[in-house]
Amino acid sequence: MNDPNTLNRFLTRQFHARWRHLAAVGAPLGLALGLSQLAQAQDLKIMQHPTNQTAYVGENVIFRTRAATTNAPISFQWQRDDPTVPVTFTNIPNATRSYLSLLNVTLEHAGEYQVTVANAGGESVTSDVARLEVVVPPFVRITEGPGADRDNSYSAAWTDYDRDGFIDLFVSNGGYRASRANLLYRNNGDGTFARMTTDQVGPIVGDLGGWRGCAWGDYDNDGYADLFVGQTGKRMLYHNTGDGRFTRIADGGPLVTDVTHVEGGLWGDYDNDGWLDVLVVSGSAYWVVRGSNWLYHNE
Ligand SMILES: [Ca+2]
Ligand SMILES: [Ca+2]
Ligand SMILES: [Ca+2]
Repeated sequence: MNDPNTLNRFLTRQFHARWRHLAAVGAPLGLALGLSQLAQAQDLKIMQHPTNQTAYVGENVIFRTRAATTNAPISFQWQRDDPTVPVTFTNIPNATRSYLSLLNVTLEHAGEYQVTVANAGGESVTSDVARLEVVVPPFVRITEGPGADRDNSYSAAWTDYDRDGFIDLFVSNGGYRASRANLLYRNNGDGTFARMTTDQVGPIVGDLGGWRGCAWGDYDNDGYADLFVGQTGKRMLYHNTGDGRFTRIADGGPLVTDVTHVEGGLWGDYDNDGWLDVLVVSGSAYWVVRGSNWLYHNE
């Protein structure tokens, strides 16, 4: 041991032995401390993350989350991506519930959303990012004009009855409720319609009944569409006089005078003689005046 080399080897062995002892004791301790801290960090967990959604313009959207902790209460703060700063989320004012409700969404609502959840211990966790796609629907409901009127309507048919280049609309009203007048909407050419009056167009919008099926057809080939409309026990053929008005055709033969239930009608030149013929369908067999469908040839 008096040999310096022997003393150095001894001290080296002692150092390594103590280091191994410290490592053997300290590692589990450190691991235990680490796991303890990890366990605390994992006390707050997001159990349900918001998920990607797609919505049409005008729909309502709800993002939901759910979290668990032993250190309640849990608080929530929803955030969305800041379009002006990439990869940046900003708090949404007053969005502090477990769900985020977006009403009547517009294209501006499209983007990424997330929620930061915190517990009473000051721990916080941020959810997965959920993306909201907002798309324009293929059809948008028009809430004014013909799309908003209510009058027990049963059928409708388009035609440009005044040949001004803009398609017009006839709507039959009544059904089970008798004493309803039908509607004729003239297209104003600017996306709006005008409800025509009897003074403007004649009895086509004045005759009362429980009207059902209707169909446009130029039965006399004068270039102006005429109208067939029916109900239980009653039919009408209105002739388009070409000046924006319609008159009743009382001498239209059995197409007008037959007494049946009428659910609908359809014009078509089935024999290619150049004159429109018409099929009248009679609907349910529960009607008092029942029967088969009716096909009328234009003579
Ligand atoms: Ca028109
Ligand atoms: Ca005609
Ligand atoms: Ca024909």
